[in-house]
Amino acid sequence: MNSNPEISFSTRIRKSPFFDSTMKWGCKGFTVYNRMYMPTYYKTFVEDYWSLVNDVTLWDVAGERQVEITGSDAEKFIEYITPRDISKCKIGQCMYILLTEKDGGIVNDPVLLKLNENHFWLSIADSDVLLWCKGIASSMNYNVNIIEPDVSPLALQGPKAPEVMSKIVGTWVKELSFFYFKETTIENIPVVIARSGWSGESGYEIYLRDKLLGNTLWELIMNAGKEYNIAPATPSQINRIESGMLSYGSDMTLNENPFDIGLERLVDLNKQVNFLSKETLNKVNQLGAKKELIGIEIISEPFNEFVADHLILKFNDQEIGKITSSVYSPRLKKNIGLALIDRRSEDINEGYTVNINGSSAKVKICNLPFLRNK
Ligand code: THG
Repeated sequence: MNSNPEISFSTRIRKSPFFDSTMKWGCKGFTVYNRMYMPTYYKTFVEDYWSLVNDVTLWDVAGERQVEITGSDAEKFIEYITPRDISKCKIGQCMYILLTEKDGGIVNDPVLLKLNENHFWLSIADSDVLLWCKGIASSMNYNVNIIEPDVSPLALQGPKAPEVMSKIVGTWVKELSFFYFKETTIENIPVVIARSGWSGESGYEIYLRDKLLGNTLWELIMNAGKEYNIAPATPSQINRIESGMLSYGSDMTLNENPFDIGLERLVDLNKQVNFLSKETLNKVNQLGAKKELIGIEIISEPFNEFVADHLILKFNDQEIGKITSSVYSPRLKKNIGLALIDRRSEDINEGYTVNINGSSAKVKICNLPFLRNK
């Protein structure tokens, strides 16, 4: 007999400031992200995706918690935990960074926001950054204060997002450059508005700074978006795989270093300040990474839902790695995915297979991204 289990709600897992709104607007599934419920779909994964690529969508991504770092050593501290050179980050600018352990392993891949000199937010993916940072800070002599502030992001994503956002806050927001932000208010609700988001479409992220005003902000944006066909949605696995964006926990973990996943552009081995993973990453750079992250096409019947398991990838019947994310792309009309494999000495394009439901399917290697509109 097949059971039909659910993940149960309780007080142990946190509710986002937008939780009541997401329920009211018909959210049908949740995941848990940084110990907070986070919506996964409303109508269907595919219908939500079409709203994102054709119109505009509003996502509750409050689970992307902020870790705020202040104090006279704040910048020095962040330089220590990331291999990226953040000294050039301006006030009002975001940077995509990797946090890396001493052995090079990736702890998280947050967006960094510089609010002021020695005042930063790390907008984190799903892992325990607050505890890791506090552990490092208390074992060393940094003058830093590390907290989780009352800040909860929403994402407004899709080709019509600039129209909706400028209707709410004014036309200046259309001129905001990618990965820059501004502190402002929306009808007295304190927010930070950034040109960013985890999709291949244009869009913004609105960081709410007062958790009591979540449902007011949500309704206000939905109301402004009505004439643009706005729909509630979520981070789209389909769209983010098409656009080659990585997901911490799926495509990278503590067991991968930045070179393994092709993000060596986020490593500056020559930066001025010393950093925790420097020795290891120097060695990896000299000797070469052991793994590589590739785009793939799986030649089989369309997947009818997101594939929840890491499938084993084979080359000439030998295990060479795993598919870390895969999905059917309605625009490309094929199954696409990302895979982590043992680094190859030469680019061979034939001979890859994966076992799906007991039968072997051919796998082709593809360039990343598959598809992007920004
Ligand atoms: N927004 C915010 N916080 C986040 C995410 C987000 N925290 C968790 C998770 N997402 C972090 N991961 C990513 C991954 C990719 C990007 C952002 C966050 C991203 N990448 C740009 C791209 O691929 O076009 C590149 C940016 C760059 O390299 O400069 O935007 O989505 N607040």
